[in-house]
Amino acid sequence: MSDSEITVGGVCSREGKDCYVGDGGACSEGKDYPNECQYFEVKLKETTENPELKQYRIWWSGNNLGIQDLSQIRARGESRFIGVFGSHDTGKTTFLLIAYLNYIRQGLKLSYKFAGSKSLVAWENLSSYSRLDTTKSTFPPHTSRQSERVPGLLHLALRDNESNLIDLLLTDAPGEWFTTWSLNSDDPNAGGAQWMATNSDMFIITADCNKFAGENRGKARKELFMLFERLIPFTKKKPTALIWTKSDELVENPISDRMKKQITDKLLFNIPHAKQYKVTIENPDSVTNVIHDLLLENESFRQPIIVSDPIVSNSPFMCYRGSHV
Ligand SMILES: Nc1nc2c(ncn2[C@@H]2O[C@H](COP(=O)(O)OP(=O)(O)O)[C@@H](O)[C@H]2O)c(=O)[nH]1
Ligand SMILES: [Mg+2]
Repeated sequence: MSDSEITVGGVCSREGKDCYVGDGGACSEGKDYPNECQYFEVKLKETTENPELKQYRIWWSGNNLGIQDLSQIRARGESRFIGVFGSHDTGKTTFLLIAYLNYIRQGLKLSYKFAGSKSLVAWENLSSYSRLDTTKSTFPPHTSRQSERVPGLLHLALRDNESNLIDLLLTDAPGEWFTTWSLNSDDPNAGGAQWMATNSDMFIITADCNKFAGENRGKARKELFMLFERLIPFTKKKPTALIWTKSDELVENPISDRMKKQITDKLLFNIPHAKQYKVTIENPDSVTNVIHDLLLENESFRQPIIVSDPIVSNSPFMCYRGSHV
């Protein structure tokens, strides 16, 4: 092992397109050192005489993952993409945050166990709001409408009871995307919602209990119905959950039976296989249970691969079909 470390500075011609090596990320061509890559123009080369300074590049920064990072996650094994859909202020970000906190707090008690995350910084940024003062629980800030067409992706690695690793990717998108998308799927501001619907393996739709009991319940119902209709072609044969968020508020502000029936009937008509759950920040297991049910359902939706091995002859030797088959 050499005692010196070579530090290289320069410009990658693919920077910002599909490589983030200048941003501290790994080379998209998979090279250990940027100067080994054909797209990298070396501008500075320094040799440091200290072996302890040896640095390794990793492809994640800990912040929300982007579209480029998906291929890295997918390359390492089983991954599942959960799209969280719902209009502004219906509890989407809080749902994700409670899921993360419950996985890390409950340790080995849950049936799917926390096994790491490539977006720990993003999770911790969100959770700092609810951790600052436990007596006064505060909520994460509003997820602002970004111009990007891909939502910030949050990552959770889980292990099932047989220790299989599952990479979960969850979307934290601004509610305005879905409102725009429900009205017009061709709207330029609806690209992110369309991308999510196309790429999700499992769907979560948020229905805010507060809104269906309040003054603007008619507007909330209209928005939810439009979202159901827009999601019809995407949710076919995919596990889907309608979650009633902020269900702790139901004691003070109950939803009328008529309203509940209208929503249930509409859901049955548009997405018949969707299941309904009540979730609340007061019961973190209510959140992780939704994710566990979706994961189990996803297994049953997946078609087993049937391998047929035709019998060519009674002799096993004759079954050999060449190394390229
Ligand atoms: N009472 C109650 N309020 C909640 C709960 N979850 C979220 N909220 C409230 O809903 C607001 C919006 O939540 P947020 O997760 O930002 O919604 P988003 O816009 O859909 O991401 C928060 O500021 C909280 O005041 C819950 O379980 N119970
Ligand atoms: Mg949000």
